[in-house]
Amino acid sequence: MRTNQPRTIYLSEYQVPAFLVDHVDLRFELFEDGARVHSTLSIRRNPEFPDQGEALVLDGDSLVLESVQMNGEAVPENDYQLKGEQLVVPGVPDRFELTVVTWIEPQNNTRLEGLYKSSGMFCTQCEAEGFRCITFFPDRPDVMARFRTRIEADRAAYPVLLSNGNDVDRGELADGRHFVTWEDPFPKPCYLFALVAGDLVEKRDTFHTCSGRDIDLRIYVESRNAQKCDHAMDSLKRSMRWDEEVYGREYDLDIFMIVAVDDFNMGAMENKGLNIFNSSCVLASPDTATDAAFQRIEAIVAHEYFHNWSGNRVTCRDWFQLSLKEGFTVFRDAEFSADMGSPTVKRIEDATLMRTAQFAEDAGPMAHPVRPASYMEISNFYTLTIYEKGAEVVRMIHTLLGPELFRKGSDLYFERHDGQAVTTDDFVRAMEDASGRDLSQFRRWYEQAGTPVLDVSDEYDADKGVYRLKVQQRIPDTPGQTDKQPQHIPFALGLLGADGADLSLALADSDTEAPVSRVLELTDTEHTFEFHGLAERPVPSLLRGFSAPVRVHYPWTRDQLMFLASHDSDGFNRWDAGQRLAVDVIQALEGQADDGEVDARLIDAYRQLLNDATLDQALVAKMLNLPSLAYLIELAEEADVQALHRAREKVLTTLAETLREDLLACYHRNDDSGDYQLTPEAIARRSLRNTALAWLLHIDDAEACDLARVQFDRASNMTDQMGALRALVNSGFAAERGEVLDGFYQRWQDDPQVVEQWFSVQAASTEAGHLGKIRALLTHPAFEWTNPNKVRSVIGAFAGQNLSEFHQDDASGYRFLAEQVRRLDDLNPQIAARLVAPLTRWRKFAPVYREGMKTALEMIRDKDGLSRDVYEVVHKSLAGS
Ligand code: 0A1
Ligand code: ZN
Repeated sequence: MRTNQPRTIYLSEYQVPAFLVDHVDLRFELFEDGARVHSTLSIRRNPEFPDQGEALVLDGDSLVLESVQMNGEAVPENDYQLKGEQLVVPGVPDRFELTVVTWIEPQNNTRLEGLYKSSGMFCTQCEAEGFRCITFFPDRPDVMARFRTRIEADRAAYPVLLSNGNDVDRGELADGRHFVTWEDPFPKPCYLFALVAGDLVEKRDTFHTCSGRDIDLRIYVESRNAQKCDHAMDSLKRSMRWDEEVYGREYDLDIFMIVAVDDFNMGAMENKGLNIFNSSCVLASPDTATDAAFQRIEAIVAHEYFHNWSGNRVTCRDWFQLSLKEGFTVFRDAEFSADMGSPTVKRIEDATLMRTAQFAEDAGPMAHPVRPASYMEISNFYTLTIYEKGAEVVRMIHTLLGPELFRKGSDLYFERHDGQAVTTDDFVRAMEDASGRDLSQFRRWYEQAGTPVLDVSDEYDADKGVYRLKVQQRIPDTPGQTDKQPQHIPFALGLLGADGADLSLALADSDTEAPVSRVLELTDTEHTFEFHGLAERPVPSLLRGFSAPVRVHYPWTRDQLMFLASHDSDGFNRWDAGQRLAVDVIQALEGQADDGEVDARLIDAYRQLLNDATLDQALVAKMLNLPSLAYLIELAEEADVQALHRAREKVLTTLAETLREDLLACYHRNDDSGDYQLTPEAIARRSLRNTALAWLLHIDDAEACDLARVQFDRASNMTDQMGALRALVNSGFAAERGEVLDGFYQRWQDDPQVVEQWFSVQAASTEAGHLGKIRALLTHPAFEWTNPNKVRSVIGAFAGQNLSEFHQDDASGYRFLAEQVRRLDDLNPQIAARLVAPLTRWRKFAPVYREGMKTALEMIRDKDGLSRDVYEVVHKSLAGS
């Protein structure tokens, strides 16, 4: 059996729903061998739908239909049809109640969509189209209903029964069973429905809102995790306060709950009043979670909380509008994280993700606009483009309008559309109406895929003191889109004088009060800007703060980059100049034989960074990171992975050897024996120390090996323990490597979040020729095929992060990935489809890799019964070949 080609869904075919659902009454009977779901829907025809005689069509997936009743009367089997996965009831009246009883098997649900079991508890995941795996329903976000949910289960095994809203009733039933009834007063689309039943402990707190209400906050976890909730709770309270202060958004229900589950396809889910989290995105204590994990948890807790307004109160009309809630919410959580920590570091991290991974997506076969025009499987569209580029688009509106008008726009948007399911266009219109600005050309950011390229050139007229900057924009073709129109781009810049200070940016001689940093607006294919009153030729600092998700090409010399890296007043561009310099050095070495020299200026720049304690250490910690191999691949026309890897290694080795003493000094200077703190300074200190250690172990320095052993044994937090472990695992000290890996596993084997880290540090290890070791990890007793975190920590980490091992010219890495994807496709298509990503850009690689990648995609394509998820990714990747 070969999969039939899945249907493509088009935005242009959107129609309002034929029926609306005002109320949903659910009753769940939960058992070990399955669950019975009774659903009573109060349905009426939508007066806006053109055909008032339309049959009722409800979506369903993997359901056993037990009975159908209309207004309390059984509907004979001949009066309805099961067509494909849909339940069709023709000839229905204008208003009626429909009761449907279905039987489902959560215990066998490995797709983790709908109702399933994880570590003995029942939980749900309904976004995007999981509710149809629970009961028949018009499963689309523009059908919003009030839900009442009664859950019945064995009291001993499932003492905690949760759903959205407030608990309004509870009681005992026969046979040791009990029930709880929940009522959610806010109409919501079914993708925000949630249910949890399990044996969980509850951590409680209270939040006092700006209008004086007390909100009951609860985090539910398995009892062994009771000590790992504090950080998430604190993050939640900070998020609630921040949303009041920055967006004027108060929480609306009396209770807000978070539940941690071990088996979860994504990071977390914003179900109304009952957020469900992947355990790895909520549980943390200093001894088990790294700084990065702490920061990720804070950001995800905030993200899901912020969705209460940007997503839940105002939701999406259809799934093409996904970025309406995701782009806006990522922008909100990024601003929150910036406010909680170092704004420059946060910007560097986000821009790095954009430039390394989103630009790659936007240049590959799966490229799509922020508002896609079509899809086969919506789960494949939870992408970096929807989330991260979508956030950059909102950020550009913020930049163009300024903070006050942007806030006016968001107030108008929330007020105008509260309780509605709307479009990205409605969002932009609210911004326009509040600000009086015309964003019609700006809308192209939502419609055109591909990363705009800015080609910048300049000339200096010494006689007139005029500096001219010419900026040309072009947008590359992407699948299905050519001949793109110029976009509206906020282009922030500054000009540096010879002393490193910012010069005034006077656009005319009369401009005497000119600022030193400006946001120019690019709207045409070509612009020339003139800056007046400049006594010397300046060095341009372009796209400050990464003011738009574009690529900038300008012929900076290495000396100019050095200069910017040590003088630019814009922290982001300082970092960027360092990155560009390092990229240039690595790219130049790529073509050379082994005797190529590493430019001494780069070494000097790093020496300065390592030794100047007056610099912002958080920025220094970021600047020390060499551009990743993934980024170098992304920048290449045709990537020769091994050649790039060798060149990068050469630079790293030279830096570590030349700067050995400086690295040791940096390591010792940043020793920190105090209490664990999560301030930007403390994070920077740990990061600097661990980077120094990693570099020294990269050259197999014996003294550093001893330091790492001591650090590993004595570390009082996971950042330092993991730093030592990672450095040793990536070193040539084989005996020590084995010892620390074993010791680590012995100590942490009962903690799944730590075991995930243990898996991924090995899967990402650059120790050569270790595919055999990766295979061994798949048979390790702690590895579980049905747990997405474990799959990601081994297969995902290998194929996605360990690029020099994955891209072998014998194609062994590719075949390995294809095998695992074929296996996973039967268990969990969403996860399988995501794992294909590293193969999709096969055309970008040098011929020696390209063919093997393509063959691996074909291996996947030829699997019998391929899921719609994997089908879409593989067929789009191979299209035209
Ligand atoms: N809306 C969630 C992400 C999410 C999407 C799909 C899921 O199911 C497969 C789960 C979560 C968020 O943005 O956090
Ligand atoms: Zn989200």
